[in-house]
Amino acid sequence: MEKKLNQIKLTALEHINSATDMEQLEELRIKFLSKKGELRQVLRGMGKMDAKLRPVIGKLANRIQQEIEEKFSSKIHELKEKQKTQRIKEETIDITLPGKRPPAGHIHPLNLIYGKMVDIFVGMGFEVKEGREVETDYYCFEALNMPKDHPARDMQDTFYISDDVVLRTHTSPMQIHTMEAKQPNEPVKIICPGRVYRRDDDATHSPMFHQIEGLVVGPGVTMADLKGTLEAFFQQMFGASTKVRLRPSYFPFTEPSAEVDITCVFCSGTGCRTCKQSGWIEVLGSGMVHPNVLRNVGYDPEQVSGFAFGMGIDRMAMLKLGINDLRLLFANDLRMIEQY
Ligand code: 2NM
Repeated sequence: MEKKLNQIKLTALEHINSATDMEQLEELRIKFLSKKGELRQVLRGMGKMDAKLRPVIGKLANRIQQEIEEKFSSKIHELKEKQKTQRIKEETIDITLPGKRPPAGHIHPLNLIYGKMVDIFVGMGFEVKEGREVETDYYCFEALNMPKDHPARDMQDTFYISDDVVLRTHTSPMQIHTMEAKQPNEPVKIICPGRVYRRDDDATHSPMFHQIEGLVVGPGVTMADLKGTLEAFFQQMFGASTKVRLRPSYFPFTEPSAEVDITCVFCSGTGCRTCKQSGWIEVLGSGMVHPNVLRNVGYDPEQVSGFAFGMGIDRMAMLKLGINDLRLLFANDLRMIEQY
């Protein structure tokens, strides 16, 4: 019996030793240590045994059971440790690897140009005034020397919200608001950038587009100040060799009025398709603020004078970025937007 017990011990220890997972180990525990296990099976024969031998064998059996149990716990411990190391190895995150970045947004080319234009004017001491896009007839037309029957109203295809309320067709209403808020004859030097709306839609016109208007009012402001300001602006925008010329024109809110050309940004004035071989491209409208406009905001045209101008941001972006279809600017096609 002693031999048998030792035999069981040896096979049990050997099997436990070579077990590779918990399930195998559990099977072995049942095989060797359970009530129907091999050890108990052998001990069942103890009844027929010599009474003197029984305690000796009993002691041996106990010791063997204990040894096997100890082997089990040490094996369980070993397997658990192994599992843990395995998991740590598998689940390790290499924090030195570069992360996956979410796709970044992109500044729209219009905003890029808008920012550049505003920066240049701010550098020349202009204040920036943004304002509402819905205006009354008075601020959009009347105050700008365009009474209801004025033919110039037909020049602007206006979106009407009601008889008296419109989507602004230019940002000039904001300039009227600004002067109204000041003391009479108080000097003004502002630009008003923003969205404007006209009923127009083709390759060169969008029903919503962007404008920057400028206004400088004070004692002794002249047309020479207008030209100097625009020269400084366009030379920073398109290069120091850019030239500016004024041509007589008409706007109801300025007198005299002038259309402004710059030397063509594509051919530098030698003549190309864009400038129709003239060497010049038209970029804005301007003039000396009409005395009626000054009077409407409580300023005295005998005391102060002012110049004003207005230009399209979208058109400036097209020139600056070499785009020939305005609709590209509003299509929000990333293939286009990401190029700038
Ligand atoms: C232009 C052209 C000429 C202009 C006039 C005024 C105001 F409010 F002072 F009367 N603001 N902007 C003006 C003058 C705008 O855009 C083509």
